[in-house]
Amino acid sequence: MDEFMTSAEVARLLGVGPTSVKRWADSGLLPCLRTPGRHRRFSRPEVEKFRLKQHEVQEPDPAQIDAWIKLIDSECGPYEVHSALLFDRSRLDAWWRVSELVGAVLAEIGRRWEAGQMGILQEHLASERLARGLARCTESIAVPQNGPRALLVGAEGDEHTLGLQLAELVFRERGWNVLWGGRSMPTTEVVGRIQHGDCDLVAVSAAASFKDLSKLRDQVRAVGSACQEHDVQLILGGRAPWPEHASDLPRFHRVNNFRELHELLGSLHG
Ligand code: B12
Repeated sequence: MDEFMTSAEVARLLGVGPTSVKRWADSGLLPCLRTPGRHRRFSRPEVEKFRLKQHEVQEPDPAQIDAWIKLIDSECGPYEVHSALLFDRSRLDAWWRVSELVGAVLAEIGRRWEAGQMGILQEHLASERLARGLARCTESIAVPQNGPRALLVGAEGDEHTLGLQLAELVFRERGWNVLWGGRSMPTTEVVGRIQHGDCDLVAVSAAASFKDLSKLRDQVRAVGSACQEHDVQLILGGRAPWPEHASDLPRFHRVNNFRELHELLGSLHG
C-alpha cells in the first residue's frame, strides 16, 4: 500500500472536502510534505492518527447546550437557527459533530419538560424552530445526483422526526441523496419502495417513547426481509428498544450515534 496520500484521498477517507484537508495541513494540525511541484502529500500513519483524534466524541459543553436552548426558546426566525447551525458546522468541522451537539440539546429540552421547567407549548415552539432551521441547512448541502439513495422514515406510530433530520445532515455530507419519508411511515409503503428499487439504503428512526415492542419487531421483520431480498442496507436509529438480534443480520446496522452513522456511511460509500 502506498505510504503517502494526496489531499483528495485524505478528504475521501475523512469524509470532508479537500478545502478542509488543505486548511488542516496549512495550520499544522495535519502534518504534510510537499512534492517538488508543491503538492501536499500525507503519510498514512499520520492521517490515521488524525482520523482517530477527529472521531473522539467529546462531551457537549453545557454552556453551548444552554446557549442553543436560549436561542430556540426565543422568538428567533429560521434564518437565525440556520446561521447558528452553519457557525457550529464551521467551528466543529463536520455535521456529525453538530448533530451530536443538537441531539444533546434535545435531550436537555426533554429533561426540562419532564422537570416542569418548560411548558408543552414552549417545547413545541422550540423544537419547531429547530426543525425549520435544520430544513434550511439540509437544502444547502449539495450532493451529486448520481450518488446513492437513502430513504429516511420514522417508524409507523412514531411522531419524532428531529433525530432523523440530524441524521439527514450526515447522509448529505457523505454524498447521499435523501428521500425524506418523515414521521410515522406505514411499513407497507416502505416495503413497496424497496421492492420498486427506489433506494440503496433505508434508515428507520424510533424514539424512546415507542413502547409497543411487538409492533416494532413486526416492522423490523417486514422492512428487514425486503431489504435482504433486494440488497438494500437497513439502519435502525433512535433510542427505541430495537430487537437485539437485528444487527447480527447482514445489511442490518443498529446505529447509536451520529459518529457511528458517519463512519458507517463512509464504509458503505467512499
Ligand atoms: C421534540 C419532542 C417531541 C415532539 C417531536 C417533534 C418532531 N418533529 O420531532 C412531539 C411533540 C411530537 C413529541 C411527542 C411525544 N413525545 Co416527545 N420528545 C421530544 C424531545 C423533547 C426532543 C427530541 C427528539 O426528537 N427526540 C426523539 C428521538 C429521535 O431521540 P432519540 O430516540 O433519543 O434519538 C437520538 C439519537 O439516537 C439520534 N437518532 C434518532 N433517530 C435517528 C435515526 C438515525 C438513522 C440515526 C443515525 C440517529 C438517530 O437522534 C436523537 C438525538 O441525539 C424528546 C426528548 C429527548 N430526550 O429526546 C421527547 C421524548 C422523546 N418524548 C417523549 C414522549 C413521552 C412523547 C409523547 C408520548 C408525549 C405524549 N404524551 O404525547 C409523544 C409521542 C408521540 C408519538 N406517537 O411518537 C419522551 C419519551 C420518554 C420515554 N422514555 O418514554 C421524551 C424522551 C421526553 C421525556 N423526557 O419524557 N415529542
